[in-house]
Amino acid sequence: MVGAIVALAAVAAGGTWVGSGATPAPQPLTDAEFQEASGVYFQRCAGCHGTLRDGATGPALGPVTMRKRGTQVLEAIIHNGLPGGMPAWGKAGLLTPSQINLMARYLQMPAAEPPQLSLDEIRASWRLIVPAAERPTTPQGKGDWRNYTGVILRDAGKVAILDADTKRRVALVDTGYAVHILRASASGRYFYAIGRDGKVTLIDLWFPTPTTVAEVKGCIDARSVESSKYAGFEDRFLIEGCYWPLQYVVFDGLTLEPMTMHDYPTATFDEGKTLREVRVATIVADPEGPRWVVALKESGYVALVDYSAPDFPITKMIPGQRFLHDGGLDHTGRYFSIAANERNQMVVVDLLKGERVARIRTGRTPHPGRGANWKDPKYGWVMATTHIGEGKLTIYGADPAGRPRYAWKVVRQIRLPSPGTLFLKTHPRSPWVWTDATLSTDPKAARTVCVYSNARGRLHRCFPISTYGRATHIEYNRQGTEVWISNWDRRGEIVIYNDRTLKPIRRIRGSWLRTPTGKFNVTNTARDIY
Ligand code: DHE
Repeated sequence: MVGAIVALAAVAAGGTWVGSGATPAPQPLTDAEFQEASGVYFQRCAGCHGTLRDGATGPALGPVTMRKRGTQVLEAIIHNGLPGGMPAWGKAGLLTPSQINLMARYLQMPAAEPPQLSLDEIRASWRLIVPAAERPTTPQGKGDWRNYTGVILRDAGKVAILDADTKRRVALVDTGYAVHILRASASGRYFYAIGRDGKVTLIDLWFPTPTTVAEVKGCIDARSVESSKYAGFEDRFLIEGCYWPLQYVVFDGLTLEPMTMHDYPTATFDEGKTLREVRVATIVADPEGPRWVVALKESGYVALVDYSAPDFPITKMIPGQRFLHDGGLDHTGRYFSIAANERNQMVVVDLLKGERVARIRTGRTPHPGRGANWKDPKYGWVMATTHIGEGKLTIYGADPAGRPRYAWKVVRQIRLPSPGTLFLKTHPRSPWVWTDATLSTDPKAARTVCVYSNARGRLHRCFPISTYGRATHIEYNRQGTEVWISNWDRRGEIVIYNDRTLKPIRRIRGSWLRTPTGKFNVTNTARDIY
């Protein structure tokens, strides 16, 4: 008991937990409680800790260790969060005290394995709502569809499409559960939305009001989709990577008709150890050829999937690092850079040669989103990452042709006021790099964004975007003159800044704007501008 009190005090004070020794057995869960807890775990916890609780961005939560922690300590951690990035679910009002108690007991039970999903079941979920031949042949909307911006309304399971010129909402579309990201087809005409429940929604932006034309569910749990973008393959295929089951699925890009489903090797790249859970993290379309670059999180491989070959096979497994999470392309499109959360590194892959060229130690739990590319006055082209585990912007050389001396080496480290950053973003026409601190346990820091000056090589200014909520994810308009930031809250806002003066120019609000998270401008997303 004393151990538990010490641990509780440490956690309440913002430290890591220190409990040990025997704790009372948890109160068993009824069937209904187990169902509810599985749902909460899937929605809130599985992404970081793994479906089978073997750990990834967050630590493993096996029943033996959890039993040692005991119900009280686990409740305190879930309520208060931890400085390394574990959200304060209770303090933030996202889980109730009874849900927290439920989760503390659930974690002490063995992990439940979700069912598989066969190609037949995927086919049965496919719904073609408007065949391609019945869709508009020219854009029918009033505004410039190339400047539409899709805004994820996470908890509503919807996507709002806004016109970045007029700032008007042009459509509100139903999507999958706890919808995660959007990706654009190569032409930009289509948005693909991916829900955490694996449901893909195909939205055609050429209708007078952007409309869902097809949907399908290729996974039980998913985070990423990407379209085929190489010349001759534009808008033709779509890949969905699953968090569960361990598979990727390829669809027709215009109809979402399922074409094939593949599993992949599950041995780790370094020790050859076979894992029970290897999930698909980031996917990007390779500008160097008809391939998707698919990050296999737990095994640490970057797989290349050939979409010019009949059955969409993996043609190469490039050893990267563990655990791969999020990343994007350099300004030439030749290099792919991805965070290996667990090892505090960024991994760089040369897509032309199909080999890893660098591992860069950056800081605690790097998390760049797709990252950012700009020209540094001293070091030439650079890329950068922010971190969940510490307040730091780490900038590394990314100009092997022009400045080989600095290529893939850390060239600047900029202190940020708080850990908990999820995203950074810039635009070729912007003088700044913007960062958020969404996961900060300090509420004021969580609604603060920072702006780094590319020309001066230093932090310019940090400021809160609102008096409540959490600032998350940054996106530019097509012209690169305005910046959109989400206030992730039930009373959500999109706060738009003039990117030259850094002055707010518009606050978009409305009862429909519930829990906005990611934002995806058609042109920037289709062309990988970041
Ligand atoms: Fe994401 C990108 C996974 C939590 C918003 N997120 C990604 C990618 C992955 C990923 C693998 C890269 C996709 C790609 O490029 O193909 N995200 C996960 C998780 O596993 C995690 C940590 C926990 C979970 O349970 O899902 C997680 N993500 C979140 C959030 O809590 C965010 C902030 C809001 C939400 O959806 O709940 C969130 N993730 C985003 C966004 C991107 C993203 C907006 C795309 C960034 C971009 O600019 O492209």
